Amino acid sequence: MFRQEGPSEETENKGDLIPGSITSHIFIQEKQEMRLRKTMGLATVGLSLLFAGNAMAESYLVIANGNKFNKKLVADIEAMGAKAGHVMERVGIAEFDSLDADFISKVEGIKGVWAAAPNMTIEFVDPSMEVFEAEAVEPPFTGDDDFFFDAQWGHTAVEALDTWAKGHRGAGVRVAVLDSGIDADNPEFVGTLNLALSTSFVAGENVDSSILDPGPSFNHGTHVAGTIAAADNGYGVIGVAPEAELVAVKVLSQITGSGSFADVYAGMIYAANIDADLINMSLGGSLPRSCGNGPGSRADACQALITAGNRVANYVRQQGTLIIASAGNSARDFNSDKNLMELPNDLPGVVSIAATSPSGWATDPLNADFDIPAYYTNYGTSGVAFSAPGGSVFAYPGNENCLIAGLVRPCWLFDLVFSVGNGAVWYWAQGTSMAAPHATGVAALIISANGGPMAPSDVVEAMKAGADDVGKPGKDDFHGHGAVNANASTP
Ligand SMILES: [Ca+2]
Ligand SMILES: [Ca+2]
Ligand SMILES: [Ca+2]
Repeated sequence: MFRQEGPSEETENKGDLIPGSITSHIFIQEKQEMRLRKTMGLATVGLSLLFAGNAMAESYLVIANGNKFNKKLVADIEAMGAKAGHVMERVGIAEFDSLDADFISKVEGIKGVWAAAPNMTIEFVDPSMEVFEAEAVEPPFTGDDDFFFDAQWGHTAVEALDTWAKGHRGAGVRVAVLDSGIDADNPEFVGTLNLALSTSFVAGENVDSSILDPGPSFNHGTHVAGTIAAADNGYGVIGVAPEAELVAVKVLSQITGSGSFADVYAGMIYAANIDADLINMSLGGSLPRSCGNGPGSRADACQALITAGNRVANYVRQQGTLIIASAGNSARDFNSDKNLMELPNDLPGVVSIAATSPSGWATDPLNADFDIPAYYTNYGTSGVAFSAPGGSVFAYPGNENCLIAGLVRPCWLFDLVFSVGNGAVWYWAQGTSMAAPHATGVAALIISANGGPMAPSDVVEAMKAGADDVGKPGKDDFHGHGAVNANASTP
């Protein structure tokens, strides 16, 4: 596994950056990576802990024989002394907490139960993500009144502007962002965030990430949501589909970056049940396809979790909801390791997005090649459906400054993806976490151009039909069917 060690120094730049600027304290804050833990490591740890037996209350996924988890079955299991958590009635999956070390073997003895497995918590946030902060510049320096719009090269790459010019801006499309919450009262989301439908599946955490984390800060979910549908409102940045409706569904702790299988699966079911057209999942974890049976279990624990995921993904697709997910940042070849299951990428119907980047875009914006595979992106035709802008540190070798959108920064920094954080702060970040929301924005533009809901397979067909065949001719490891292109995918 590859991982990027982040620079830790902090530098101040107080020169006269921009004539007439009233902001004298623009600075560069190079942050350590936020999440360093490896997905596989944690999954393994979680399993060994449980298999060793543990006196503390453990969380389990219980999988019914069929796609139903009725109230009687819940009651039968609670009668064992277990406590129900998320119950996914319509896919036959439920979460239970139990103190009983023999819970698995006992619950598998109950009529109607197929298998139970530990509800592992795994690191779902991209491990190589790196963030850099930018403060607001007043007054705006760009042609657009959303004053940081010019820093968003991804919109050029996916041809969002030409699509907007045709009248397609994402109106009427509901996008569920399964992530670490959202800054609910950020002006960037006025008119696009449906807070009433937004919800948290993470125990003890509100979907509004600004409550736990007051003040300016990076929030993964806020950044991702901003790329999809930050409002076009004379402030900050603009989403690829600025009139789409956002529903924040919190399935990752904003503190740990982790989510449990039950939380993530329940979030997916919720999004389908509220008729989301699209689910963006800028998250992922690896799981061995086989990891041995749990104590007293009739089933392989990993296979049980994967079976549950297959049920969930099939249900989501049957409800007409398309899942778009990040391919992952391990620079791993999907084609080479068939023993690892990438979640959610390998679940049925999930569209997996690899990351691309320009190199030195800010030095020559008009002639940039946007389709260079990012150094960290997972690849392989068996896993990658499309590529989209994710940004890439170090693609550009120089260290001189560039001026874009009123921001003076090292030119290479502008190759990352610029979006909003919690509070009046914006960030550059890199990762397939940033690529998936560009693709989701494109899909939202496709659906709005269609004038209403589309079958998930039809959305994918439109994405294929309009994708730019970059890289090796035809379907290839780094771009799948091609680089997403909203304009070529819409009438
Ligand atoms: Ca504007
Ligand atoms: Ca805006
Ligand atoms: Ca190609």
